[in-house]
Amino acid sequence: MRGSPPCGTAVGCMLLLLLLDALLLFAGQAAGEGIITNHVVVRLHESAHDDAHQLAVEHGFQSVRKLPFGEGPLPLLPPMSPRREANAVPRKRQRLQKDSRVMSVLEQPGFSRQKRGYRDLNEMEVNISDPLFNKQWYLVNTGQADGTPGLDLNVAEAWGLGYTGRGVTIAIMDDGIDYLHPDLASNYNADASYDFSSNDPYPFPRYTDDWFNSHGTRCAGEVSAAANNNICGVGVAYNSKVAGIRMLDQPFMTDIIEASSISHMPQVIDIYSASWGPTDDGRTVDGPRELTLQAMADGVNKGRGGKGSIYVWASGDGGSYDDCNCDGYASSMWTISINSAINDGRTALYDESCSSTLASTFSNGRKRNPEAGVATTDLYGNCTLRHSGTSAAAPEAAGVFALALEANPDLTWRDMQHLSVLTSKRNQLHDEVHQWRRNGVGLEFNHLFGYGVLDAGGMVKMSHEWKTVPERFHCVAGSIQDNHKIQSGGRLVLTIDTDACQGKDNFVRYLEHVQAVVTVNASRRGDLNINMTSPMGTKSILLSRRPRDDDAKVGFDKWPFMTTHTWGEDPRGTWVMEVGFQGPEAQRGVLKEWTLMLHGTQSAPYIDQVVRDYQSKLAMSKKEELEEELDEAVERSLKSLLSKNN
Ligand SMILES: *[C@@H]1O[C@H](CO)[C@@H](O)[C@H](O)[C@H]1NC(C)=O
Ligand SMILES: *[C@@H]1O[C@H](CO)[C@@H](O)[C@H](O)[C@H]1NC(C)=O
Ligand SMILES: *[C@@H]1O[C@H](CO)[C@@H](O)[C@H](O)[C@H]1NC(C)=O
Ligand SMILES: *[C@@H]1O[C@H](CO)[C@@H](O)[C@H](O)[C@H]1NC(C)=O
Ligand SMILES: [Ca+2]
Ligand SMILES: [Ca+2]
Repeated sequence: MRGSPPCGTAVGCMLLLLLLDALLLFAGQAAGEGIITNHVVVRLHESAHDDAHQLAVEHGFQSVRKLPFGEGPLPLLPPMSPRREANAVPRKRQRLQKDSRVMSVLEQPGFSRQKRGYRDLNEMEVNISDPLFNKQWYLVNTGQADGTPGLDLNVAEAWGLGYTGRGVTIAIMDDGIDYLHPDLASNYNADASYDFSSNDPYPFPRYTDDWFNSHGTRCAGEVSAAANNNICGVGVAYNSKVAGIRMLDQPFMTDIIEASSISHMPQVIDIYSASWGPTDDGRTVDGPRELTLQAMADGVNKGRGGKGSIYVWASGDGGSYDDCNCDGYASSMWTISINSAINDGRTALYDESCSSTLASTFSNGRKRNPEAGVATTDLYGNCTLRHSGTSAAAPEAAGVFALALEANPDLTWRDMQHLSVLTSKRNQLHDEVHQWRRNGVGLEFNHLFGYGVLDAGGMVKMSHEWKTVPERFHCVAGSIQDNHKIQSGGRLVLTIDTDACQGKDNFVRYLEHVQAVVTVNASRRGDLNINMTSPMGTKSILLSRRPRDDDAKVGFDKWPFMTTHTWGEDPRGTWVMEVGFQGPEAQRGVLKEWTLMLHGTQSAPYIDQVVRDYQSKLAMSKKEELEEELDEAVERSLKSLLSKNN
């Protein structure tokens, strides 16, 4: 199960050290298992904390870094002379293990993380010296590139109210940022930037002939490209600061690179944008490892002076063959997972659907029109019209959140999620596969788009008046832990009756996230599908068929499937899980565990603002206007929450 380990039992209170050897070593198999890297993480006994550097030196490591999560500051100590034997790291690890100052040594095997949306087919680069603003249909959609007018992020309204991201720093965790780009240089926050791929403070991208490392620079422009400088277009939050965290440009990812990136300067960086994750091949089930989970938990609990770091995640580019609930970064409660619509409101072909996606922004797809892509900054000081994938969608969301944070710097990481749920719009989005539905408190959602497309204007207006949501509680609603057979043609139906911990301190009355922790095996994992229905009748598709996943061995092991679709609902009553197979051949499987975890508040969120809004507006006896003004979904959900609370 995922969560932050309590102090004392795991990494919580120990000093963590990253020891770096001079060169990356690849001794592993091609599949990515057992790849040896030059990262060694050690936990030291408390008495040895001051000896960190000495220890590293004695064991012949090149440099040492104290990790910022858990405890301790982050000094980067000077490098020692490099060692180059292929088996140096394993030998050193053994020696470290025997050192009495060392509590334990953590393996850091290499694994694969892929940036979303990289298309190596001939991306046409456009060299335009004029402002690209009128090509940025995702900012203001007037029907450019055969798009649907009005289908955009509604940033014009937010800008009109004076919000442009001033005072907010967004970090792009990616393959670097060309911070010399004339449209980025003035908004670049060098102090908050770092290069974890090559361990220095300069996250400049490594230029290659195929423009492979243009990803981060393109994402940065969407957030923070400067306005009115006659270069390229503008970022969503064009007066915000952008930091570069270079962490994708090394042969293999390690837990420690991810954890270090996610926990980099959490008191300075407000929003972290990630457009990468496990391979989108439709057969991978993977997520953050131990240290990264701890870093994220630390981020939401301690970042931004305790208001919580905002992690924005691209939901993935695996298309209909993948399910983003199998991506533990996108499906984490601590990230805001963002999907994409194209400029006429359709889904993009690479979009993955899943119940953990919170909302959507815009990207390219389907259309051949070269101007239907995302216009932003590019390498060589150039601009592009062709940024793509959910990669392009996540930074747009980060930009919108920056506008919201400027409107109200007190917003917590959960406020941001509530605001996204309440103000995102169906607009003219249409999904040919999944219907739009309303949950038990009237909030409209879609299995692919989440609660709809972010609305910057709506978001800053609501943020401005926002009161922080009440305290969050966690309730284990029930757990089934015996074996249940699943057969093709049949359907396993299980139920959990719960009072949602009523009468206890951790009673959850108004839902935020719900997790179904599932252990299941199957003769073909990809043919499994799992649905869960809440007591208020909202069905979440926790897992859809993944035709390319032919795993017959691993299955899902305590995998936390997450749904946002029951947001605001009363969780008390009977939850139903249905498990079955879809696919051409007969399959067998065994469900071994279903643990239902509820997260949310005891007291009603929004009540204060609803009451105030209603009172002030009713006082002006403009009831009709009020009905129009309040976003449909907000109104419905708020009214219903209000009436239920009375
Ligand atoms: C790009 O624009 C500049 C300035 O307008 C021009 O000098 C240059 O030739 C252009 N390059 C290409 C590849 O079109
Ligand atoms: C980038 O722009 C410069 C001029 O600003 C131009 O000379 C160059 O060809 C462009 N590069 C590419 C790859 O388009
Ligand atoms: C699933 O687990 C059951 C019970 O442990 C076992 O009997 C069965 O062989 C497993 N099936 C697969 C496909 O791994
Ligand atoms: C889950 O829901 C989907 C979509 O409504 C449906 O096609 C599928 O048959 C359901 N699966 C199970 C096991 O009930
Ligand atoms: Ca510009
Ligand atoms: Ca995926």
